[in-house]
Amino acid sequence: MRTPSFRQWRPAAFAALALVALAACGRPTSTSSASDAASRVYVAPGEKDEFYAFFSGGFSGQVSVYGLPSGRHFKTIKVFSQDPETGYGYSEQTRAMLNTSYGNVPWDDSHHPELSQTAGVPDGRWLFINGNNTPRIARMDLTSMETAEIIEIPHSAGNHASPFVTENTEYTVAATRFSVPTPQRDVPIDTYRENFAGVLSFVKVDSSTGRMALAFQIRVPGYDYDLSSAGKGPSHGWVFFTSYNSEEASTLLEVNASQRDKDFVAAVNWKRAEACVAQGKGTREPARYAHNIVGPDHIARTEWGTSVTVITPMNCPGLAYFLPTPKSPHGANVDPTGELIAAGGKLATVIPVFSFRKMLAAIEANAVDTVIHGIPVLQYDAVLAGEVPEPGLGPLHTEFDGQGNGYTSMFVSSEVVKWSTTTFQVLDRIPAYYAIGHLMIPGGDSRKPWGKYLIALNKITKDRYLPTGPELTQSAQLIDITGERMQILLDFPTVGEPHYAQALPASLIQDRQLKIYDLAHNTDPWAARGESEAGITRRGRTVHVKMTAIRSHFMPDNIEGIQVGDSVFFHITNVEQDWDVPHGFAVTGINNAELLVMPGQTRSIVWVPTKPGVFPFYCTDFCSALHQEMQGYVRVSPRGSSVPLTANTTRR
Ligand code: K7E
Ligand code: CUA
Repeated sequence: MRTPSFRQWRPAAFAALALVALAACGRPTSTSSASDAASRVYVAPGEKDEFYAFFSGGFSGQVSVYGLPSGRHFKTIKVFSQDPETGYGYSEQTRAMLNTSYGNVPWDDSHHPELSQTAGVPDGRWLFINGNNTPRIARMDLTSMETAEIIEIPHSAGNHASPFVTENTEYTVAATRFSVPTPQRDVPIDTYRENFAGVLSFVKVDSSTGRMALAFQIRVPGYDYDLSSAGKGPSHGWVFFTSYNSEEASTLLEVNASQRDKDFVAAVNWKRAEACVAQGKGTREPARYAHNIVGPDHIARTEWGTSVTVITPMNCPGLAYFLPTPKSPHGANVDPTGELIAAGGKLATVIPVFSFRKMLAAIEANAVDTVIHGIPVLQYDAVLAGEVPEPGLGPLHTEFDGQGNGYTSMFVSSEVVKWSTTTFQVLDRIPAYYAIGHLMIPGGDSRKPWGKYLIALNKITKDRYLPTGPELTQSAQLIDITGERMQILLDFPTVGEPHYAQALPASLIQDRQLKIYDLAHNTDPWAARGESEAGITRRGRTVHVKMTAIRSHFMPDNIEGIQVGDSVFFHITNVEQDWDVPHGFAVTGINNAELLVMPGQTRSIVWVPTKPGVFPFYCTDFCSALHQEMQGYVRVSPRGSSVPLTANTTRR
């Protein structure tokens, strides 16, 4: 038993620990030496990884890109959080990305990266991720690995069950975790049952551009909608959402939302929803929401949505069914065949696995217990394919290997449990260090899992790494799933809290990576495509500096005539056209951020000098042998000074 500190973490898990210990003792250890494991994750210097993996940053609001099997961290994609290191969310070109109906929101809590799919298989085009706190969905372009678009989800509060995609990325979905009054209004909290509702949102994705549009929302009972998974193959056209708090409690949910033996998986027929919308069964409701899109000029702009079509199960029979699910379910995951739906009940003693075929038969036979707000509750036994008995404690999420096995994370007993999708018997279990949340197999939520590896995404690391004060890193563990028994190969720390992750073979996207932005196609209005276009202009108390950056100087690099309190916009164009030659820009005392400017790109930042003097600016990215010479000066005079505005440009 190698997990002594787990006991300290949570005494209640003691029984679970015994279970893990039991399993761990039975594991063959002789064949799994450290050097054997090391050789399987070793990527020699100069060699490349086999998979790209995209991890959510949780409360960091970003996405981090890793290589597998090495666990090396390559990049953090800026999504929902301002990043002063690059200027994302601060620069004039990117600030609008964070606009919402609540104002500019510079942070979010991102949980679920989701690759776009074609025919149920990740296609390497886009990556979506949810903003859980201020409900949003972001879309990243996988050729630039930059955020291209963020759409706000109105009527929602806590966009957790998101942004899972349908089989051909027809839709990315968003379900509200917290039910709220919809539309929002000022009501007593104890009128929860009368006034609060859940909302399931369907966001259409344009198949050629990826552009998102809010298609329709389904108003459902006021439960907490937690996770979802789209049907595929035979279950194409359906999405399955878990819900908890069917008790509709608004206080002390840890007790009050754990009363019932079963909550629900909501099976939603989105083709039926489309038909009802087409038949005019929806109502158009006012809803103000931001839709932020990066244009062809690489400038983000906000379009404001004003209304949304809302349908209800009452007005659209056949739209939704409830599958009773023990107990306070969290994850719902459809297997690669599209026939099975595994649900993780946080407090359940089994993993219930539903059959899509039996669900259709139950609907046909009207095997209904009751009807809630127009949603028939199907009989548990009529829709059940099987239960995985004694899986461990706290089942959360399931992924599949495409070989007839499911792998479920057990939060409380801190382990991964492998089970058969035909016999529903547990085949193997392996401890996770510690408190595993999601797990991920490359393609493991798709029709074609690539198998080979499983990543355990762990909340708590305790004694696994060198300690770093009160805040310890969260962690991923790479597990080999090619053999009969799972084997841990590697631990690596993560950025922020990785809830979920996605991975795909590197070969799908590595040759399509954008190397530079084409300077000839730079249509930013403040671009200086060459040094002759650099210059300086004053409009009242605003000064615009068009500046170029190239190894190893800025043009202009001597600026005079700036006055205290001016708003000085530095518009920096990196006129390089070589891969991997960014330039940075920072000026003394700038209150917002630096800029990191990619080749061919223009980025703008505003600086308001607060005192007279001569202030240096410089390139922050060591770009060449003469990088240290890449510097300049701005002279700032008192307000009302007669120093003329000049810059040592080659023209103007
Ligand atoms: Cu289980 Cu937000 Cu997907 Cu975290 S959630 S673990
Ligand atoms: Cu440009 Cu350093």
